[in-house]
Amino acid sequence: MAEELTPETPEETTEEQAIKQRKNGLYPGVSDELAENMKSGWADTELHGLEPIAQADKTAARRAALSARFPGERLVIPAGNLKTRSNDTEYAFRASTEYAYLTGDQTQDGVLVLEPTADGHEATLYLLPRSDRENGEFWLDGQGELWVGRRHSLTEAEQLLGVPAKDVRELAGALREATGPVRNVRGHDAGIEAALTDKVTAERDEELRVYLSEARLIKDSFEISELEKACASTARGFEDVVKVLDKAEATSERYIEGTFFLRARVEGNDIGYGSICAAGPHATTLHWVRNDGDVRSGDLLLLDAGVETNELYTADITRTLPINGRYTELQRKIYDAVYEAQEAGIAAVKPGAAYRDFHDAAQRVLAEKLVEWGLVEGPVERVLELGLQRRWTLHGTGHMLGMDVHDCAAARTEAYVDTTLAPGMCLTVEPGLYFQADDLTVPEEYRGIGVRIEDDILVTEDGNRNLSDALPRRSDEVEAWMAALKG
Ligand SMILES: [Mn+2]
Repeated sequence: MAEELTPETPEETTEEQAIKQRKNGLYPGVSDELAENMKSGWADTELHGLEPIAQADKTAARRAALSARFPGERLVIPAGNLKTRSNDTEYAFRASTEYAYLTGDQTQDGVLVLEPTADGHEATLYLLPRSDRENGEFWLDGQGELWVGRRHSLTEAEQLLGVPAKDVRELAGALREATGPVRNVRGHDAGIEAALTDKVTAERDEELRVYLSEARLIKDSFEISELEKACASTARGFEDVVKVLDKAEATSERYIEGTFFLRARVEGNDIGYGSICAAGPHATTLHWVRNDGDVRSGDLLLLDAGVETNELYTADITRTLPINGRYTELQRKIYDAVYEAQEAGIAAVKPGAAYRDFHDAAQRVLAEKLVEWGLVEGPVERVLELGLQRRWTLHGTGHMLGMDVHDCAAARTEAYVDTTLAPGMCLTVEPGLYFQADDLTVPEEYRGIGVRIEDDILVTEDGNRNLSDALPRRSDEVEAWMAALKG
């Protein structure tokens, strides 16, 4: 990539200074003639009559609900800023979930402000406008459109998002001047936080964060269609992986990671979380994301991955596949036990059921199997009471799913783990059994085997719907599916 032009005077501190420097021709190699030349000869590319984004009515309803919860208070929800990767390169930007949920926008440095009015709130989006041609910022500033690409004008953004838009460079100053109660979603935009530092409290800001987490517990129709898309793309990504297992065997787990990532980038925005591409004993490491190990025929591959859609909803699916296409007898025994546990868990997902029911149902099956296999002394009730099965099951059986893979994580206990399931909730059911390579309490042949099966389950009016059922789960069906894909 090309290097940016840098001013001779490095101690520029404000936007005003930077603009002045450009005007004064302080950039090396930029003659007054060139600066003048660059000002003109550009077509007007303003877009007119833009249709609102598909979820515009949904984001408006979400803002209305937020407004009703915090009457009379100014609410500040930032998208976040670029994060440095090294020197002058940055990580790919991903807008904050709260901001994208309320606006449908994903612009870096954007800030949504809900200004209290007599009968609710007035929403304003603060965005970076199109680059100025007159002062040269479009080609002399690192965030100029010549460097980073065209962005929407404020008028275009208003049409697309259905919210009035203003220049974000004026926001911090305005927030400093403003009076009255204010809350901010923390952790995304240090500049906005600095402007508000004397006006907010951690406790009140946390209440805003908690509200926005709990607001996402029930998915609307747009969100459900996004989760369906995410699951469909993820299923295709898993098929991609099965087709290249021979290439992974010749290289490493990285081939699997890269293959899935290609699908995520072509069909969606990104992967929703670091893909777990765990072959052989790596499957017993719950969050194995180094993905630098060997892929060997005869071992299992635990693939836990999800495509994040362009609107930032992610799937979270796990399949544990025999790398050569056939489970060994012991692998199948363990796999079928986890499958049975998952079936019990999925059956417990229905409106009115306690959130904890699906976990309990799955754990009971796993405990029964462990007792049956002689790995832990029964009776099963004693095992469950003491939690002894957890040596080999390790984690909870699922979590809410949405824009964040572990969605609604700031929700209060009474609104999440202690609540009852309701239509529109989407959660994962993902039991597993993991026998560590160095676990001396199990027979040697068990060691290094890890199995997890994970699906994305939507609570419906009369039960549930498995959004990820395009991928087979039963061991014999997994084998048939793999055989068909490998041809
Ligand atoms: Mn999960």
